[in-house]
Amino acid sequence: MKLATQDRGFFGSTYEAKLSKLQELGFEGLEIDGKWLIEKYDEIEKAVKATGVPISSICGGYRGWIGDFDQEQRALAIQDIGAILERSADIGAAGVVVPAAFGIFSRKLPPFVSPRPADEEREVLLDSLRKLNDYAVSSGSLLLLEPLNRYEDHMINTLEDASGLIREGNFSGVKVMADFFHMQIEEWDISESLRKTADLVAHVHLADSNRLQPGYGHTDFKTGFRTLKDIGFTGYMAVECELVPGDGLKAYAEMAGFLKACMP
Ligand code: LER
Ligand code: MN
Repeated sequence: MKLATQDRGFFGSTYEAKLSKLQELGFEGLEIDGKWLIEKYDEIEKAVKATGVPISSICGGYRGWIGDFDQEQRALAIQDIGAILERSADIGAAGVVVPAAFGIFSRKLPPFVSPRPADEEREVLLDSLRKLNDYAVSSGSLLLLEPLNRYEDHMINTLEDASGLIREGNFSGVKVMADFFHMQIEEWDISESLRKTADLVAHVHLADSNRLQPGYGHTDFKTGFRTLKDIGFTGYMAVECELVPGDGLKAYAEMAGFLKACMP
């Protein structure tokens, strides 16, 4: 398993500076926004070659959602993610992180009932995934399907929700993205869920139980990492968290030390 991180302003203003800085801090890859990947592809490609530090993964940077209520927005999401998948393959990233949706509806908040019936929600997701699976397979990249907690999304909350859709559609270009922050809220037992999804877990997001940097909440990363190793996970775990107040570089150095100490 390899440590990656999402971007921070204090890593530097050019991609070469960012990649060098994160390596110096103990990280092995950068997770970037899909819009930046497309718009700044040449600079990013040069920076990867110059530093030898890879783009681990892509997250966000497209219009709409694959489970959008609005058909036009859903079509835009498929079109944009398709283009990002192509570039993701070109740059050698693990894939493109995509949730069903973010912040369009929660069954746990008023009005509690989704405007779309449950069986239709599933059909919509299967349709989007089928189209994106074709893009992923033909480009040689992967769609990394991310379950979010119940307050951020109402369609895919657990690893089993994601793996169920992937298995039903037999989508070889779609894998599961396991985020420790969301798993801490939604899974009965994180290790048990990881074991049940062993064949599909291809990427990980790291944040503590309160979304703070690992080490400042109550998530048991040692047990989680042990399980990831046991199931043969060798991919990237990308930091996606808030930092404790103060010097960001200091927080990063401390976080790298904490995470490495949790690894088996
Ligand atoms: C949002 O909470 C999140 O975890 C992101 O990775 C969304 O893709
Ligand atoms: Mn995440």
